[in-house]
Amino acid sequence: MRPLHRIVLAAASLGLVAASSLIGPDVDETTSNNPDAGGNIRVAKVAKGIGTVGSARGSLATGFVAGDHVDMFLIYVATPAQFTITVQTPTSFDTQLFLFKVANDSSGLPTFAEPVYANDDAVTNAPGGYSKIVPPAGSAISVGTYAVAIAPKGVRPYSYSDGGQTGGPGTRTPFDMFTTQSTGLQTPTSLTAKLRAWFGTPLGVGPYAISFTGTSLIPLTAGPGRCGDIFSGSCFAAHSAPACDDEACCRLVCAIDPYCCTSAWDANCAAVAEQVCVACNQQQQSCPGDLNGDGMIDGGDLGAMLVGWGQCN
Ligand SMILES: [Ca+2]
Ligand SMILES: [Ca+2]
Repeated sequence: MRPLHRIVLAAASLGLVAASSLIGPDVDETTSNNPDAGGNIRVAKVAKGIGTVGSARGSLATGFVAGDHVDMFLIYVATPAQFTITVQTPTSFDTQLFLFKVANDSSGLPTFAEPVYANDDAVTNAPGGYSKIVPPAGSAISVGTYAVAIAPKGVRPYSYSDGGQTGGPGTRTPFDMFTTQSTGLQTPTSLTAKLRAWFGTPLGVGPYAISFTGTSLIPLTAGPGRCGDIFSGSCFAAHSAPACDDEACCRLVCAIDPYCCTSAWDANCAAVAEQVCVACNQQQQSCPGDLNGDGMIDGGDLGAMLVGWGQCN
């Protein structure tokens, strides 16, 4: 089996997007325990910390199983009136940008992406098909956490006709979450739709960089201190609230040391996490069973394998 995230890292290292063209601190999808930003809220790259964030970078790839056709970043909109998102040119593929709100599931965990705006090509015949979202005056953008996704032309976000939360086979007709004009701002086809899947064939992939204005890192204190809440602190760094952002790792550590889930995720909890949660070191070692590149070999990888089951074409 080919380790998907190795391919992604190799593509990113080509350096086709110059760092010098970007302003402000940067969030890189490869610099975490999960070296690939996923395509939905629970697997997105969460830009947590202190201070501003001016850009995000990463790489899209085609590859084993479902490939790496979409990357999503969670950022904090600090100044809504100044908020913009721009794909930096030149890009090696024709990009699309998508902006989503973050919505909670019934247990209160941030889980769902709801549509806000999207853009394919900012203006007709833009070189490389660059993408840009500038919320219009009077938009409903407010201070808080939003999800930004980048995908190549050909790949689109879909919800289901049941609202995307329930429903079995036969009850859910997929629909595109945004209007589909090639230039100008695309708007939601249903304000309450929840992102369920990305469909389509990518018309190119490669490295990219996105610049932001009006944004900051997501405050470290934003999380309620619950296992698996993406706004909880990192499992591998001490923080004052209990619990951490990776649910499986959090439960493993708290089974060993309940203090980590009842009082604070201190340095000892982070050290235990390093011992029991890091099955693979994405920096140095190959981990061929880690199909979804989250640094662990678990049920998520089995699911990824089953999705890709069948004859290769
Ligand atoms: Ca990626
Ligand atoms: Ca485009």
